[in-house]
Amino acid sequence: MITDSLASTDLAELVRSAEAAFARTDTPADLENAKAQFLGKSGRVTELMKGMAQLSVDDKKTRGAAINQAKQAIEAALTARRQALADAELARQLKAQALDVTLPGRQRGTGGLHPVSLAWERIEQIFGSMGFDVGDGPEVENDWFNFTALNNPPNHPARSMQDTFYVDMQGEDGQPYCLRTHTSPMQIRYATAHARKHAAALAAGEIPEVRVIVPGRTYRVDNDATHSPMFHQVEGLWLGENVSFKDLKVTYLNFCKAFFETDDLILRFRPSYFPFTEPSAEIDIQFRTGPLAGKWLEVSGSGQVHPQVVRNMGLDPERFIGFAFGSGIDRLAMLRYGVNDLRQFFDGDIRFLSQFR
Ligand code: 2U9
Repeated sequence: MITDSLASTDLAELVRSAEAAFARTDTPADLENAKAQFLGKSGRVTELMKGMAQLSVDDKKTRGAAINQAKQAIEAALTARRQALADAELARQLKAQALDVTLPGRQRGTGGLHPVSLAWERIEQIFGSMGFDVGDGPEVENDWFNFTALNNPPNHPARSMQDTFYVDMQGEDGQPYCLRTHTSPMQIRYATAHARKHAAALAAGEIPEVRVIVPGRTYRVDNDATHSPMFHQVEGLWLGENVSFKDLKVTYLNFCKAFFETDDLILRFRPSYFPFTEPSAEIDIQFRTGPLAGKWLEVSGSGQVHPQVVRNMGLDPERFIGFAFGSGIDRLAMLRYGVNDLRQFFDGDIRFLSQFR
């Protein structure tokens, strides 16, 4: 009987040992090696077949059938193990590539304007509402526009290499180009470019006006908590027949009230000196409420435009008079948004910047 034969110790033992060998394998390659030991050309089942040569015809029948049954049992164990390994591999892959469809979707972050840009835009809007045009021009300037036209004497310290970034290239006057140290050169360019219009107006018996602000990037050799080598300035210029210090005070006060969104502030004009204005004044601001209340804070320089500077713009200082001011946009933004270190504006740290979104 076949079952009896399979129960014969050597074949039953062979099947058990094949099952055990297959069970010990972890990969398909290991399993194929284990298979060869039992079912291969010189495997143990094949050896048993060969060993039947001396048996009688009857014994061959019984023994042959028993060995065949053992072989089938081993093949069944092999197939089962193959399937188990394939299942395990599939389970491993599914786990590794798991997709949690219940997770929230990734959102696209919304950008926002930099606080300095926000302040810049507010400044343009506010002065625009007071009739100021907006000028925009080169950041690399020549000596005339950056210094000489603004009444800087030839040996003025602002011209030194310690204060000014120079470009390794000379203009027509033999002086090197520089990165503009203020936006005033653009005011000179603006007024000069409008001189033709002025001439026509003067011929018609009118006194035309120059009323412009120039916001923009400026550069100085300076780097600490309150100075950055690149910083932002806004300068204003208002020239006309009868533009006075009174107009400067009203203009700057109205600007501050709009910019800081409060009427609870006062200004102080403190005598000062600049080569391009005479007389000159520093403008200090004091808030009467809020976190900065009670302290005088410097916000701007200002003054009546020096007659020589008016002449350098191609205008007659006997007919044109007015004022100019210069404020740091970064400084205004720090006061407006309560930032205490200027460098935060230029670090590019998204945790800081996203607060202004
Ligand atoms: C023209 C004539 C005069 C612009 C002025 C200042 C005073 C001033 C500083 C403030 C802080 C620069 O950013 S800052 O360091 N500026 O103090 N600027 S009057 O005067 C002009 C401008 C243009 C044609």
